[in-house]
Amino acid sequence: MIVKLGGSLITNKSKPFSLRKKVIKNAISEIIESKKKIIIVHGGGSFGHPIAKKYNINSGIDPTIPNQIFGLAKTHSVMTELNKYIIDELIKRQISAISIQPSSIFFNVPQKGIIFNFEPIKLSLELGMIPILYGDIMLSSRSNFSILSGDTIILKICEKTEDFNISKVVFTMETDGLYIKNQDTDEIELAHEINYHQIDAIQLANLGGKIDITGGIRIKLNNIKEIMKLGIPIQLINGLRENNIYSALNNKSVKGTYFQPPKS
Ligand code: IP8
Repeated sequence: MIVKLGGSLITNKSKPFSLRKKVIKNAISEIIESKKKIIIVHGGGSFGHPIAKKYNINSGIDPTIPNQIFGLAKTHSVMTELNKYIIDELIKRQISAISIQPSSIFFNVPQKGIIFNFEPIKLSLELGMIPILYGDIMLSSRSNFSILSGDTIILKICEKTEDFNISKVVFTMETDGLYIKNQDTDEIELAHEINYHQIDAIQLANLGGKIDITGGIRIKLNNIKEIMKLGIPIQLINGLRENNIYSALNNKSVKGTYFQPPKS
């Protein structure tokens, strides 16, 4: 399984560089207790996003932005800081977690798209380690770059069906799941289950405007759709509620949004 620790769950997105330490500790405890073979991916939250926004990293090279290449380095650097905190929390508990730096294994090649060397993920899993990846910068050929979101990393791993055989992706967030507008009553309500054919017609609720330079919920949904096409179910759950992560990883019932892939 893959667990995404959402950036807005593990950091306080309205305050730059602020960790939600208790939430991180709890999430890690539940992942360990689940005793499942897991790949962890975490988002940028108030570490990566504000710096990436300041230097407009996601739009690629722009000579009109002062010190943009320094901003690229800084975006990566703050993400490694966030990642180190999470790795250390696992190491403190004698868990063999290993940081895998996405900007060293993912590249963007025009015409080919994103290519990546997945061996470090695969080999660390074979050794019984927990690989931990994170939203990062991505270098491209022809002297360019962009942001690689945690969600894209997850999709790319899922696509390697023969190598990873992912059985479920759990996205942890700071809300109970996806809130949508009921077309009959106009009320905003939690979507408990969404199937592949419903996904394009979803009327999203306006969830407010925290900084998210990788596109917010609509892009997330497109990514989810691609994962569903691979036959992999996805669950969005609230990582602030105790036992949710443990229950989701053990396939027990959890309040949240469950995305049911199309039947093959
Ligand atoms: O929070 C973005 O990752 P995400 C990472 O998973 C950066 O979209 C560097 C902003």
